[in-house]
Amino acid sequence: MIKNYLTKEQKNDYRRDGYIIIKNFCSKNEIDKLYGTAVKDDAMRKNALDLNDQDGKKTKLSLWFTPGNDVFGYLTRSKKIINGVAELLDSQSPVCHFHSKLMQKEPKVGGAWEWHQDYGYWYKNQFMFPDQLISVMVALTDANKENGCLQVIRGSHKLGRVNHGFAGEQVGADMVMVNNALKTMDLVYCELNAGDALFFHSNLLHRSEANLSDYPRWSIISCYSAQSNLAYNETSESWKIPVDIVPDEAILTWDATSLSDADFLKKEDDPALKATGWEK
Ligand SMILES: O=C(O)CCC(=O)C(=O)O
Repeated sequence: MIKNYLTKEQKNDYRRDGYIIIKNFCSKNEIDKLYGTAVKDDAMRKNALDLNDQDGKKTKLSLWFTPGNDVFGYLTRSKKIINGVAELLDSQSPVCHFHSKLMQKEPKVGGAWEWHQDYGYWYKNQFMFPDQLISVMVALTDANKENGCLQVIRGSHKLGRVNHGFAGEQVGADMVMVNNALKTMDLVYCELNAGDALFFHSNLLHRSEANLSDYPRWSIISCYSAQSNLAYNETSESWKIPVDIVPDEAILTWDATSLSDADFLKKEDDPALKATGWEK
């Protein structure tokens, strides 16, 4: 593992704020290829799930566990992501890929995400250590206030896990704690250009508003855990297998398969969704 892929300042910022943004993390050519695949790949489209937000607006995502030899697999297994993640996780053990999801916020209809911590979902999977869990969002289109970019409460990962209940078909954080956090810490709109990446801690409070603009807001979010972080209530497998790292060039130059063999999440298989009373 190459050390010092991130600067000391980036690592300090992550520890203090719970997130860092890396501008131009992916090149324009990489984004063209990733976004082109996201839009065209049949498997991605067929496996998209619609989740209702609190206002009944649909928020669409496709989620899979094992990173393969498709262009998204090459991104999520790339040296640039894995080295960055390895330096931010609180563990010396290898980086494993929990899951990736393609977030598809369509113009005018793309729904909101309520305030939550990712660990608000993942402690139900009984992952033990939130400091060993991280998400990396790569913007496939520009994301701004108008089309519902991610909002975070800077430093809120230091609160520890707050209670979560259900919000529409999502999991939502206790709003008393969220409002306390908003009175105490800064709300930050993470506006990203296509190709920028946001690395964020599993206890960082975040949300996004509906996309009421004329433009799509698509991104990929890949979630990683250290191999030392055991999940006692998780039936998928890739979270315990060290990522088979590929060079960054793989994204543009290696032959890529379709995602047709990917182990996509089905709505009926997700315990958090079942608990919301969602019915097929
Ligand atoms: O993509 C978004 O707007 C929010 C997604 C999110 O909060 C999540 O996946 O945890």
